[in-house]
Amino acid sequence: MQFTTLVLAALTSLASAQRTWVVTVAQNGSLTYSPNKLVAQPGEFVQFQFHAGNHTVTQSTFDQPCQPVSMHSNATGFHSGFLPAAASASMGMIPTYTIQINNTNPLWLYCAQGKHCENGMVMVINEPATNPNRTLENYKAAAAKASTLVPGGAAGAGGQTGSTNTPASSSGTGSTPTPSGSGAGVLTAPGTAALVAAAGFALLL
Ligand SMILES: *[C@@H]1O[C@H](CO)[C@@H](O)[C@H](O)[C@H]1NC(C)=O
Ligand SMILES: *[C@@H]1O[C@H](CO)[C@@H](O)[C@H](O)[C@H]1NC(C)=O
Ligand SMILES: *[C@@H]1O[C@H](CO)[C@@H](O)[C@H](O)[C@H]1NC(C)=O
Ligand SMILES: *[C@@H]1O[C@H](CO)[C@@H](O)[C@H](O)[C@H]1NC(C)=O
Ligand SMILES: *[C@@H]1O[C@H](CO)[C@@H](O)[C@H](O)[C@H]1NC(C)=O
Ligand SMILES: [Cu+2]
Repeated sequence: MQFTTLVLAALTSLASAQRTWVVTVAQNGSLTYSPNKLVAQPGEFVQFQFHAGNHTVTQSTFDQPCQPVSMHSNATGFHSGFLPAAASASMGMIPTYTIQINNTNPLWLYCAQGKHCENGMVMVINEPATNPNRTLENYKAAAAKASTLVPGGAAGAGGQTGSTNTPASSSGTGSTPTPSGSGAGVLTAPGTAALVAAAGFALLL
């Protein structure tokens, strides 16, 4: 009975689900976001899946790479907090952090761990077409000369943390519908995440 309710709830949320883009973080232990350039429309979601190590996804400005956006503008920006993968991996889960795209403004992102940003662990969502200097390549080059700062604010701010089941195949970067809501720091119950992910994969077929 309870299970049926859960399935219905999952299917209902699917019907209205916006597209979710998946970005893998540190896949194969690499210091990368993959893909590192993404175009996403307002209303869509981007889910970061933390495969290895202990990384973050944190927003900066273009001009001050490796530093929280809140230091250089009135925007709060978002910061996943440090999401170590090992503890979840032992349960067959991957920690996730999901943001919703509100507009087409560029989002310049970096990892706030150690010198990962200086070493090129950066990406952009909606790279601007209007300014030929504001490219991922130039952001990365500036990051190489920057010093990484960790935001002081709450971890998980601006998005939703959770977990998803480990994809069965190495190509399993399917799109996972994300529940709406802004509860930072929510760890989705493994059963729920598996159910939602399974339904999401089915939808892709
Ligand atoms: C991880 O390794 C797999 C298999 O070699 C490869 O297909 C994939 O592109 C790699 N991912 C990254 C982010 O390097
Ligand atoms: C992850 O990195 C942060 C920042 O360096 C550190 O405080 C935290 O203890 C690390 N967590 C694990 C499980 O290694
Ligand atoms: C932040 O907002 C204040 C008041 O609206 C403004 O004076 C200031 O220039 C803004 N700072 C930045 C960095 O945008
Ligand atoms: C791009 O950078 C070059 C060299 O710094 C500068 O001369 C030019 O004005 C910049 N263009 C734009 C559109 O900002
Ligand atoms: C989009 O707006 C919501 C609600 O104001 C906010 O919590 C979220 O951080 C915003 N997303 C981005 C990518 O800034
Ligand atoms: Cu990192």
